[in-house]
Amino acid sequence: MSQNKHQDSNQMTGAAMIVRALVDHGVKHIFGYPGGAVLPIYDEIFQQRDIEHVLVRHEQGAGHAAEGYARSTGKPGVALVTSGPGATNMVTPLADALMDSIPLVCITGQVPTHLIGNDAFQECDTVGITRPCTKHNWLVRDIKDLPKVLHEAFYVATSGRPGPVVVDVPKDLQFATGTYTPPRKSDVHASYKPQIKGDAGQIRKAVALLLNAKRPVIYTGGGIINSGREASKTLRALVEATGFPITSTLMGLGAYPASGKNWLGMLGMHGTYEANMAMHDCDVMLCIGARFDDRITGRTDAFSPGSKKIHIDIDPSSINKNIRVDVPIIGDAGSVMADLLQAFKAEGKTPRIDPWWFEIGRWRARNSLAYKKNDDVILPQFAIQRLFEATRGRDTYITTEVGQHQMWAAQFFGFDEPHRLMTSGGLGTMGYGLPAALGVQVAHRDSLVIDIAGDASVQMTMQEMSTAVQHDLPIKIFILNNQYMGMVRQWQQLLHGNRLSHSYSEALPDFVKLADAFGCVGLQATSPSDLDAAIAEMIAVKKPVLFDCRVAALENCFPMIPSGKAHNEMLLPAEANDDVTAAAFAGGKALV
Ligand SMILES: Cc1cc2nc3c(=O)[nH]c(=O)nc-3n(C[C@H](O)[C@H](O)[C@H](O)COP(=O)(O)OP(=O)(O)OC[C@H]3O[C@@H](n4cnc5c(N)ncnc54)[C@H](O)[C@@H]3O)c2cc1C
Ligand SMILES: Cc1ncc(C[n+]2csc(CCOP(=O)(O)OP(=O)(O)O)c2C)c(N)n1
Repeated sequence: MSQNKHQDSNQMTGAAMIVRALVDHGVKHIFGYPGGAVLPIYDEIFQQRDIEHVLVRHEQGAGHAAEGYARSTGKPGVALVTSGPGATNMVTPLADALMDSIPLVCITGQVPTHLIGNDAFQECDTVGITRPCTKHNWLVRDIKDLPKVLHEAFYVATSGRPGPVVVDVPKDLQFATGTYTPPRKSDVHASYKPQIKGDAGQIRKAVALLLNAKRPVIYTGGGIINSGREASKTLRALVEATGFPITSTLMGLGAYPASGKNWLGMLGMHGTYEANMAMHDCDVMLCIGARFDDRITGRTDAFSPGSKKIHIDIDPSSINKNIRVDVPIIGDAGSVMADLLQAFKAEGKTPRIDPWWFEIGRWRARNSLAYKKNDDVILPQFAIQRLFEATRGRDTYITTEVGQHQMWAAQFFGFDEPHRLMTSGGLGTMGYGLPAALGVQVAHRDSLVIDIAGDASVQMTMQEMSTAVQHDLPIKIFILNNQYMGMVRQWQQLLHGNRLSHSYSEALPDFVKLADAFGCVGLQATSPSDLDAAIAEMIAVKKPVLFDCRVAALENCFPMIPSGKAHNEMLLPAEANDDVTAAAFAGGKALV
């Protein structure tokens, strides 16, 4: 087997060009699933050693694994799938990556050019289907265009606001021979040139607002993670220099450390009381790389009514999309923050905001994440706290599924570094966390990678445990098993008269036996006193683990801003528990 059989010549088949382009873009791993329309590419993969191919069990798994890989490394994730059902199975990860600004390059096989439009075997209109869920996509019709399109695909996926792209390659082009040209600077997209540096005049206006603020708040998001590790460092310096309180969206957790003294906790629907009240009552809001999502704003006409808003975002279409702002600054978060920090420091003044910190202290004292201790049943919040304690000081990456467990992970696992939390925020895709963990583990072979899961979500992509076994990826699936689709049950309880329509997970598999069947390790904890030892065992095992953590069935996730309410109308645990949880116990199927 040669190192790369086409290394020395620029004349090659389309399939070989694809592999060569991946190598030239520094790709080391791809996630995929073969089929007729990509067999020439798989044949090339077989004959080289530069790229490791991870064979998943379902194309959705390839997409989420590529997302986890991308988010944890900052590099693009690459997926390869066949035409027709292979491509349609990729739609969910593409939509997921588009919502969460994740750079993905997806190569799909297509039926031969002369059969396109003939209802050929395994034909679908891949570019049509994926147009609304990609940043850009291409159907390549001429071998001459293939190298340029591939290079452009990497450029578009990774520059500006990152996102997923699809390159659809008909099978005859994969067999055809042409000339490969390596990537060159001139290959960048003719019209797509994102603005990186912020406008100096706008930055001066922002500094003036910050200097005169009495009740400022910094609201950060996933854009800081996208901007790279340096941006997180600059953010920390900015917080230090200004002394301002800071909160973040789910997608931005870790950019500023959860252990940092100015940290208010996550904001939004399940954010802390102090974070949401600070957002509501602030006079100057500095939003960096966040998009005023509806989980954040609640009722938009009541969103932070008295504040001047500064918004730093690389995508002009994010500005004024949901909330009108006073000082928009288009540019890369890291670059704009660096200029802002310099201009702020040059003024030689720090605003006095002691009364504001005093007010925040009063909100903090409400202790909005409190929960009642229970010695008999494992409470999910307690389970996450113990998991966090057990992994402290370790090189740990967390992925999540979607539901209550995801929110408890955000609330109770303290993220001190960026790129450590991989979660489906915008699309909210159940089944994301397990394959995403695979992708993270492929990129970080020696790290501890844990998917914090729900019993319903994890069943959506459970087959990928087999991928973990095949590729020797010791991921840990920590299932908070409440035997319900907990988040759905919570909403039914609060908003639909506690009619728990189809949210009870009957006929759950025995996760310990299932682990055994997959060739992984199955562990279970049923009482609080078992938990620490079982978590320690999970961490020590060098194989993939399914951990069945039996938790209280009817615990609710608070605080919560009910849909369509304002930040200052949030439900705190005590207030909510009194009138609602009692009803749940009367009507629900209490299992634990
Ligand atoms: C069940 C559930 C509950 C949820 N509850 C909450 C909640 O309580 N709180 C919460 O915060 N979220 C919650 N979410 C997540 C929520 O749906 C959104 O995904 C999230 O709030 C969006 O985060 P963001 O604003 O940081 O945007 P992202 O989606 O991360 O977007 C990033 C923004 O930054 C910009 N950007 C990208 N790159 C750069 C760059 N280099 N420089 C500058 N700008 C850049 C982009 O243009 C975009 O505007 C929940 C999700 C689920 C599934
Ligand atoms: C693919 C998909 N289908 C449906 C939903 C709607 N949904 C959101 S949370 C949830 C329940 C999740 O249950 P589980 O995984 O057990 O987690 P829990 O809320 O109990 O922690 C559902 C069905 C979704 N987010 N994704």
